[in-house]
Amino acid sequence: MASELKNLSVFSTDNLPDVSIHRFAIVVAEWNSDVTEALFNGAYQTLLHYGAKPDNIIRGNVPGSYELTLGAQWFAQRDDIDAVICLGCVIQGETKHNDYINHAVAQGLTNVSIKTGKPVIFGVLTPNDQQQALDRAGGKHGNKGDEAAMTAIKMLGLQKQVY
Ligand code: DLZ
Repeated sequence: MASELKNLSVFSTDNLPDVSIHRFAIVVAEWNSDVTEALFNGAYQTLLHYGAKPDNIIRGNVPGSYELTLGAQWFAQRDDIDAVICLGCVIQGETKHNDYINHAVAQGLTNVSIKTGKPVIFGVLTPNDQQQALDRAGGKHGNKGDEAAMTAIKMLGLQKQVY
């Protein structure tokens, strides 16, 4: 078994791409903007940290997380965009609106990614309350915007190895 594994081709997310040649769109929901701005800052700074050029990053705002899908599709359809990072925060309320929005966005972004063949990253927080959101937007649980940007970078690295 061990000798078989030696010959196994592994396309790994450890092999990061040259980020400076890639163009990114970051789509940001305006609902819960204190949280989504923190997510945006995390994502933006992470892209820069790994070598993205500011001119190669476009930001698009959409009203709410539900609109992330269409915003993502518009950017993903552009030939000059390699990956789309979608950021939102849907806080649980007294009704089930959050469930409907979360499922629709998760499914919608998956569809856009599959349809365009580009990384479309789900950076949507689905917390029970505002504090849980802030904890994940630069608080004690880190910044999910950073993670979303890192995921986009890793997927571009993987894509380069596969194709
Ligand atoms: C309507 C709504 C509600 C109640 N809550 C949120 C939320 O917590 N986070 C969010 O991003 N968007 C929310 N929205 C707005 C919807 O995403 C959407 O913009 C509207 O339903 C219009 O399509």
